[in-house]
Amino acid sequence: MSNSILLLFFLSLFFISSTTYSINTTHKFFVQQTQALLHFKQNLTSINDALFEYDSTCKNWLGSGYNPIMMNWNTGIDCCEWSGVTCDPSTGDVIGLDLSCGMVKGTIHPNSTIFHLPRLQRLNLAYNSFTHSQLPPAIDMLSNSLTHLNISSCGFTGQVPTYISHLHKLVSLDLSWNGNGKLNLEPHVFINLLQNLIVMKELSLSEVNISAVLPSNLNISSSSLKFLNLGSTGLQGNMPRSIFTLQSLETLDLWVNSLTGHIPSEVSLLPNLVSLDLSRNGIYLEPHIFRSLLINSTFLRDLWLGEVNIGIVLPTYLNISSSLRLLDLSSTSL
Ligand SMILES: *[C@@H]1O[C@H](CO)[C@@H](O)[C@H](O)[C@H]1NC(C)=O
Ligand SMILES: *[C@@H]1O[C@H](CO)[C@@H](O)[C@H](O)[C@H]1NC(C)=O
Ligand SMILES: *[C@@H]1O[C@H](CO)[C@@H](O)[C@H](O)[C@H]1NC(C)=O
Ligand SMILES: *[C@@H]1O[C@H](CO)[C@@H](O)[C@H](O)[C@H]1NC(C)=O
Ligand SMILES: *[C@@H]1O[C@H](CO)[C@@H](O)[C@H](O)[C@H]1NC(C)=O
Ligand SMILES: *[C@@H]1O[C@H](CO)[C@@H](O)[C@H](O)[C@H]1NC(C)=O
Ligand SMILES: *[C@@H]1O[C@H](CO)[C@@H](O)[C@H](O)[C@H]1NC(C)=O
Ligand SMILES: CC(=O)N[C@H]1CO[C@H](CO)[C@@H](O)[C@@H]1O
Repeated sequence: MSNSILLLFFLSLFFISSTTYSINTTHKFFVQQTQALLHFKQNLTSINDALFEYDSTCKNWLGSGYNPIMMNWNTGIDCCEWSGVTCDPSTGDVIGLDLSCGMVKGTIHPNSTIFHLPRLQRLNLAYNSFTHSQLPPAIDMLSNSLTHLNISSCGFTGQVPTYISHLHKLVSLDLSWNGNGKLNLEPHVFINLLQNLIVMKELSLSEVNISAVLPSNLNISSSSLKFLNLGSTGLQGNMPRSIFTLQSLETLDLWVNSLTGHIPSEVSLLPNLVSLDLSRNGIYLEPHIFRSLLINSTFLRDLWLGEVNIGIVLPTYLNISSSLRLLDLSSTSL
């Protein structure tokens, strides 16, 4: 073999290997994403709708034609085409996973590869049966990407990992309605959540067991918080003023807790308040604040005050803002 032929041979080898290498990086990345999703699917099954506990809720939302979501999750198809998976069109990264009402049943492994999707922004597992699964600490692998996390009504139990308060990009967090208060959020983690997650707009924790005595100087950093649901979370202690100074608040739910003390007058100055539920707490609403709420809250639509102490005799004529649609005064001490 002459030298030039040998050189050509090596040159072409070089080109083949370098081309192979560059294809491989991209290809390897897609394989990793697909493997991560398939591995996550491995121990999960689809439930027959008759046995699916959220069947009627999901039918109400999606009509009777909703399907087991993972049916087309197989290697023959690009994972970006799978139901519930959203990819960034320019990079091919998986950025969204929405399995809500997906008729999925099974346990999420503590080392689940679901968190090996480094660009994942939105994860919604709501309305599935991950009974007795725990939210894995590995969730913090997504701290630089995750903006929306929703595990409402999934049967999660155990401790919410401390790392939840490291997800500093979270705009929306929904941990509500998991197994009748068997999902626990330690008080200091809850307080860190409120203090650290500064871009949060929606926080829904109904039925999460927090069982905290709230400090009077509770620090809520997110000034953009619009939706705050802390119903039935075992909160105790005096109502912290800071909750009532969040100027963006539209919905505030504090129902069925053991909160005490007076509702701060700031409540009637919340400019965007649409719905307020303070029912079934040991709290006191001063008559002038009650009247101010009724007259001055421009957008207030629903006001739930069941079992709240108001302590006035209702006048025969009550001036009420025209926006009000629902006023619950059941068992109030009027
Ligand atoms: C599936 O479950 C088995 C035991 O039930 C466990 O050993 C395995 O690691 C699980 N795999 C995944 C991907 O969760
Ligand atoms: C998860 O992975 C870590 C490190 O790879 C390992 O030490 C641990 O035992 C794993 N946990 C389970 C439940 O498999
Ligand atoms: C969580 O997902 C469920 C089902 O898609 C939805 O109804 C709920 O509004 C979501 N929560 C938030 C805070 O967006
Ligand atoms: C809720 O949390 C408190 C304090 O951590 C604990 O004593 C109680 O047993 C928990 N309740 C449930 C239903 O797990
Ligand atoms: C509240 O939390 C923010 C963000 O962590 C911090 O900058 C601020 O100093 C805290 N304020 C109080 C009164 O602790
Ligand atoms: C409503 O707001 C106005 C202006 O802030 C105030 O003067 C008035 O007293 C308030 N009404 C009630 C019933 O508190
Ligand atoms: C009811 O409240 C509105 C708005 O504050 C006010 O303009 C009106 O005069 C009040 N009517 C009565 C009868 O007090
Ligand atoms: C970096 C690079 O060359 N990527 C290529 C990998 O292979 C795919 C096709 O499989 C090409 O579209 C990429 O341009």
